[in-house]
Amino acid sequence: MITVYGRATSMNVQYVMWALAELELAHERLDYGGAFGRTDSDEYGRMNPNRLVPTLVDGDLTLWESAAIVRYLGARYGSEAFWPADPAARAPLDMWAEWIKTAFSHVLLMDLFVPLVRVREADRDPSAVAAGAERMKPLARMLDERLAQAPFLGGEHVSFADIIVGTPLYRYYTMEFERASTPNLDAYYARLNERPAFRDHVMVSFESLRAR
Ligand SMILES: N[C@@H](CCC(=O)N[C@@H](CS)C(=O)NCC(=O)O)C(=O)O
Repeated sequence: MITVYGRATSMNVQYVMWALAELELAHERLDYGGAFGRTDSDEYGRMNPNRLVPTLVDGDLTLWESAAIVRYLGARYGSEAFWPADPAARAPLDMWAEWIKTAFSHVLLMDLFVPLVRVREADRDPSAVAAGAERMKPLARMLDERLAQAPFLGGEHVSFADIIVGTPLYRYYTMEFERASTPNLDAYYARLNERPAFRDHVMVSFESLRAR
């Protein structure tokens, strides 16, 4: 049995939960972090010295860093489509996974999620949101162009890279800001919405995280 420590509202937990569900792996999730706390115990600190979520325990193995966990699950339990064995087939997918974490999601979280959700409505700065939206547009267009190639990043089937690229899209499409016109990205997001594992673990309301 795999155990995930982390609250369902955490985007970083959502990558892991979607991967587990997509791979149909038996698991349990325990509410840690955020309003649940529990990350400041010595026991948790021994598992994850960052005291952040998620942490995954699979038998004798304890892991933190959400994308590293998704890659581990893919490498250990994934099919060839989910985790291509050939490095030359896998690396171009991993490139997009790395890019979404470091470029796209960085702008999404710092320049849009923070000013739109983590700042109280009364203190909201519309010019900061507009500037964030402008920084988001070229990144969304870049992803849109890549997604013109096939239904999923690796072709016809979902891979580990779709988990890492697709997870932030729920917040991208749910927050209110001016988005670039991206028909391929819109269609990709619609395809992800058809997947029960995505709906169950990624389309989780972030209203409880809103500053009041
Ligand atoms: N790079 C880490 C970041 C982990 C992280 O920042 N987690 C946030 C939630 S998304 C966290 O633990 N925040 C404190 C908390 O929820 O108590 C990862 O991808 O796993």
